[in-house]
Amino acid sequence: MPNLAAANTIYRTDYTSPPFLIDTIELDFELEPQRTTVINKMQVRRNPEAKYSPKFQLDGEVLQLISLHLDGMPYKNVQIDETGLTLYEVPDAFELTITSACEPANNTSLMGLYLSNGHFFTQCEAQGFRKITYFLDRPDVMARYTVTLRANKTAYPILLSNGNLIESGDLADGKHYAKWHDPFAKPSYLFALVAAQLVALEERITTRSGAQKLLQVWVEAHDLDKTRHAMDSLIHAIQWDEARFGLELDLERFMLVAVSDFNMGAMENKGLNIFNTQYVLANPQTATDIDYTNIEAVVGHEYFHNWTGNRVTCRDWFQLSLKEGLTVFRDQEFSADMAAADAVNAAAARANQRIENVRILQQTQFTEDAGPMAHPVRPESYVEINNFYTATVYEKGAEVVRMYQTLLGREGFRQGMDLYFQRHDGQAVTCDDFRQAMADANQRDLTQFEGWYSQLGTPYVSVRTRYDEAAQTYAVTLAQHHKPAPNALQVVRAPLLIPFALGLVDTNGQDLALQLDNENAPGAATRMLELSAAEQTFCFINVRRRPVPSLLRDFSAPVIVEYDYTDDELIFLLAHDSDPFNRWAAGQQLATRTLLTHARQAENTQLNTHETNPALIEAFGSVLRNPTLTPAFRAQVLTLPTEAYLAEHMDEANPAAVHAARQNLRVQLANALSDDWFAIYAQHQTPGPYQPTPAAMGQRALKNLALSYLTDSEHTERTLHLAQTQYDTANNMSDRGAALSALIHLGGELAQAALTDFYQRFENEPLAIDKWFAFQARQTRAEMDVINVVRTLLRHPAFTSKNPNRVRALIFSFISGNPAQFHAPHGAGYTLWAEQVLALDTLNPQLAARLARLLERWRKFIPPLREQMHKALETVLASAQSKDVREIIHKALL
Ligand code: 0A1
Ligand code: ZN
Repeated sequence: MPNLAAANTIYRTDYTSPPFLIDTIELDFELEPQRTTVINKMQVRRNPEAKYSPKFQLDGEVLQLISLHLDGMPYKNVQIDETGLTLYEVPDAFELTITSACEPANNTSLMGLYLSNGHFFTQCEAQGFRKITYFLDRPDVMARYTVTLRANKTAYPILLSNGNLIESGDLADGKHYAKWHDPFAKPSYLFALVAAQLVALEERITTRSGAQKLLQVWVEAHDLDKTRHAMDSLIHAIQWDEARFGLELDLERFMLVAVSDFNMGAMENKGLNIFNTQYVLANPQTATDIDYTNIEAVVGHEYFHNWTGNRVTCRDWFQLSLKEGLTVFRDQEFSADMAAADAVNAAAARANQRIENVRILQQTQFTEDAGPMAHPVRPESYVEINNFYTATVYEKGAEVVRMYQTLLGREGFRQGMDLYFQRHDGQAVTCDDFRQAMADANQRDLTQFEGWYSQLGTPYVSVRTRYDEAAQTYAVTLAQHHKPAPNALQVVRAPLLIPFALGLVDTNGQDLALQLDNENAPGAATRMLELSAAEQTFCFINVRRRPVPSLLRDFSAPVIVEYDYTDDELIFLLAHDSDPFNRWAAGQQLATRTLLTHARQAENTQLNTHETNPALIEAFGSVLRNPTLTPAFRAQVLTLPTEAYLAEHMDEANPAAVHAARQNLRVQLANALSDDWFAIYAQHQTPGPYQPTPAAMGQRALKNLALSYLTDSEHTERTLHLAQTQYDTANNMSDRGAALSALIHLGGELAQAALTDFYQRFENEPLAIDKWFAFQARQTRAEMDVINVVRTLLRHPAFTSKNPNRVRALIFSFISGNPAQFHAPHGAGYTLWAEQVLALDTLNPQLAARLARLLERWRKFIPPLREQMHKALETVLASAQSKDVREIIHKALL
């Protein structure tokens, strides 16, 4: 295999400062779908801090150069190739004017300037600006932008760019123009423009300094009734950042724009955030509770980037987690505070958020860290930066930021943030700069903390305990270690600084007041131990009876705890732990243990469907019936670990065995607790108009979980009736969607009728049609051949590979959401995968690479599957063109 990596790999340690700086840029767009002309006038000067370079290299891709002037004169000492322009013998400071053209209508990559529903949008992060014009397309070159847009007024009545509108008017030939100026210097990845036929929901607000601001949510006219929630989320985000971090909106106007074709969730362009429609549009008919929750989180996320990302940005792309980890942490805290503020039980609402976040971390990031794409939070190298918008950079990055707060306290963390902005506002900086600000503001040496940025892999903390009855002491020994790095890239490891929250639960279910052997008096019930050595022992005194340890409370560090709990201890913690997160974790661990045992039995075809773990069923039943627990929490506990999570925990992943085991336990829980499920179903209705409050969402979550379990019970007719009634009478998408999914699972004519009804009902709502595809792709009825369903749906007139949401709804949902069917022994799933990766490879490399990643764990699987997956990977390697896909496949096959 030709070594793709060697030639194209970019290394973190190769960073050098830009030889030139660009202080201002004036862009002039003549927007035409087939050919858009861009005049780009830049004020350039040598960077006094950089090594002298005789040549000036500008990035530019798929551009047609029309003319180039230096200080007003045509300039000929230029070389051009597919990566950009090189100018020779340039003066120390000069004005450069470049005219070029690009072809938005032919741009299917959704990077740079492209069309969606016939309108113009841009996406520049990470390196899309170079597809718009020639520039130093790197985040440490920050310029002030003035942008003039010209376009046909009828087709594109709305012309938007970053900053403030300073001029607009009509032109000849039915055209009009708008001129925008952004007062803040920014890197090119934050540039954006929109030219479209849109309408806006508007609000005016006053921020804490008394300034008036205009907020707008721009959408297509028929979506105006789906903008209220995004606007409310934005207002809440603005208020939250003022209250929690003292950070105020710095522009006169702030705009959100919805776009149907988008590779990611949303983008934080300065003053002009562009959103995947999925993360803006919501009304009760079309959006689920999860959609509402996600919209609040993503609107918050993009808004928070205005300070953590835009005002202080990244020096280079290896520092991506500087903005992403920090901003995910901020959006998680925002969501938790919002949920807590609206909840009857604030602590439970927070715990619920934490469980959701950790569930995602464990499912996605832990898996990534164990596979061929494993990389540190601050990667050392990449071939294609778009492949590094990962769970590690985002989710683990957020956990790393959270640990500062855990170690330094909320106040200390806030002081660190204040110092970070004092020092670095307006700069492009590194993860080290952030860590230094945290350290200096708290007079703490955080040198060891660097390991969280530089070391890949999930740390393990194994725990040993020893109770000495005579001495009344309880010794807890924590030892950290790693599994061997999966891709053998990194071997050097040093102990990390791990905040490890611990409680000791007495036999009566109460927390002990903890006293270490060097302390005079007992203290709080939860102790934040700081594990900094490879192994450390903490000795608690005055412990009158052997307690049960509650380890890593609230998931205080992104590690895997190893401790030999007995089943009884897990059941005890599930019933009594004062830390709701650990209560949930105990239940999950118990379920995982049972399911993995069953999966091994299923592998040997000994799985007896009547066989049961009565203690587990009783423990889960007590949680389900416990009225002092919130419905949301009960739903979390009763939700079994996913098949993908379970497969990852087998020595060799066997999706069929995992599915059989999980399905078997579902049937047992459904039947043994059927009276409870019916009662729960009846008690947790939410009459009246739809409300996206934490309480109502919790009710629906538990009710719909009950419905889902009941579809696996022996009460088929009764359940069918409930599902059909719920489908017919639902006043919101959470309920209608859950009912549809229940009907599909039960199968038969009612399912077909409901699917037809759903399609007709929502024919003009693309986001609902996405759900229609996804429900079908995720169905797990044993007698359904879902690969064929998916193949048929690929030919449905509403399916198109050009829309990433549609591709995710059908293809990604099937592959990640339906492992037993995807990994069916005949290997047809892998053929489908290879076909689709190659089809997307030329159309949209970024999306193709994300799809390619779904097979990266092939080595983990049982041999017959592994071999077939290997073949599919080889097929893709033989034909894939994009460096996005090639990097993934190459690493998977290493
Ligand atoms: N910075 C954005 C994520 C993002 C990254 C790349 C994109 O290119 C298609 C788009 C968005 C965020 O964190 O929200
Ligand atoms: Zn982000």
